[in-house]
Amino acid sequence: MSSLLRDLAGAVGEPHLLTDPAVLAGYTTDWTRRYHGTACCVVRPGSAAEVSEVVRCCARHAAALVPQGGNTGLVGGSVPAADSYRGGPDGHGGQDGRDGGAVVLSATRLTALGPVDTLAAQVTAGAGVTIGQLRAHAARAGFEYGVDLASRDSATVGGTIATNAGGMHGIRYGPTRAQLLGVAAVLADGCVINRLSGLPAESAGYDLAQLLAGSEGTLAVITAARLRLWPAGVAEAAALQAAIRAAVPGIRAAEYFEAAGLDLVRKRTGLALPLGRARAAYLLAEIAGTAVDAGRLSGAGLPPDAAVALDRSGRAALWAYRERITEAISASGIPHKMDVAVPVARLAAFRAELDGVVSAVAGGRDWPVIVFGHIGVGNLHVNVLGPDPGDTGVDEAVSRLAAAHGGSVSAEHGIGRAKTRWLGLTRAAPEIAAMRAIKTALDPAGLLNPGVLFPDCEDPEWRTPATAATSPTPT
Ligand code: 2HG
Ligand code: ZN
Repeated sequence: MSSLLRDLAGAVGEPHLLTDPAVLAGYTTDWTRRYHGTACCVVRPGSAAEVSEVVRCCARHAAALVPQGGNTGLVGGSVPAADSYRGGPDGHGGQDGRDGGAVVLSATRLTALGPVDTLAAQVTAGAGVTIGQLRAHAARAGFEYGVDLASRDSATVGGTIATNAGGMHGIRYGPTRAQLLGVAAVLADGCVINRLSGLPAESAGYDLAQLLAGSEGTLAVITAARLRLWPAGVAEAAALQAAIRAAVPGIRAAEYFEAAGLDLVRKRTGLALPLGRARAAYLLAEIAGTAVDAGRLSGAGLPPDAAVALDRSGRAALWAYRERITEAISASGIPHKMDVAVPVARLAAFRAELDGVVSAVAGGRDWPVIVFGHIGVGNLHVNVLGPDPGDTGVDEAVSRLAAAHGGSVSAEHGIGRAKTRWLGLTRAAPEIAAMRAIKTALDPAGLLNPGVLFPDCEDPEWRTPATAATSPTPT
């Protein structure tokens, strides 16, 4: 083993130093199979400190270093050159790779993925996290990463920054550069840069993260990035319905549903996808108007692939996706239904926290959460499948979440028997007392629908929220 390989093994550990030519072939040939080169080895560091060690080894041995993500670039930028390496900016300053080619630094083990910061709408991702993993992680928190590519399950955060990949949503969110708020990277001398704070306001010198976007591995090795996220689904749908309302006066319905509900409907009915490809969330708007209104609608920023129905049967076909959700949920089990109202401005924050709140109650069990509803009035129908019918844990947790966002535990279904215990989350104690006085005045013997609407004074549990209640703070 050469001294370079020995040093590299010391830096990353022997199992992560690959020298078998059959294995190397996958790292030295790019996705097109047009570009291939020679490498003396592949190293797979597991941390920024190990990357730094690798870079220092290469610098000491004057060995070329080729950073590699998913190796899905199509112009030979992620594989070493076919001829032996000549270092230096003019290609003449270095010496041949003594072990027969460059060192390929694979980011596959740099896969740390931080929690989604739902307030800042940001996340920190390791350079080796794939775009598919990042998108799924963001989606679980109700957000979307602005870059998506057909190669999402191979292309990585580091590689897409290095190439400033645009992807299929570039028209809406801009290229990778526009998602980039900071980086951690290792410079050619092994020094580590760490700018992952994601400060939205900062003006203290050069923006090195932006310099590295599109630098193709020629300036530094990216180890992690702080990335901007976009509120997915509910926030976008709320903004779109507001834009439609502003553009045309005749909007009659603005209905929101998500992939989970649509999937259940499609499974039950065999209906095709409403749009060309699956989306995380859908807005169904019904608008009464004239051809002039239809012209105005183009100013509302409808997505290019929006489905439009102009006749009765076309409209019914679109409504079926929304109207059959309740039936499709019931066919899958006995749902826990939380019909909550949240101020429209808080919908995204509520939605972003919802899955976490349900998972905390589920404690590792897989409880599907199906969200849909009347988005224009901030009314979401949260349906959870899985908990026992008698278990009220998830009902309480979601009700509390709605209240914490200044919302109501019931938007249109009432309190019934299901929610009497949580009335106090929405109505303050003096309000409940006034309502009781009205009830007693009109039904002194309590004959009418006993047990509905009012918390049972004998039930010790209802007191907890009721006595704690103040009027929800609208924010
Ligand atoms: C609807 O909007 C109904 O379709 C039912 O209010 C809601 O099933 C539900 O949770
Ligand atoms: Zn409804």
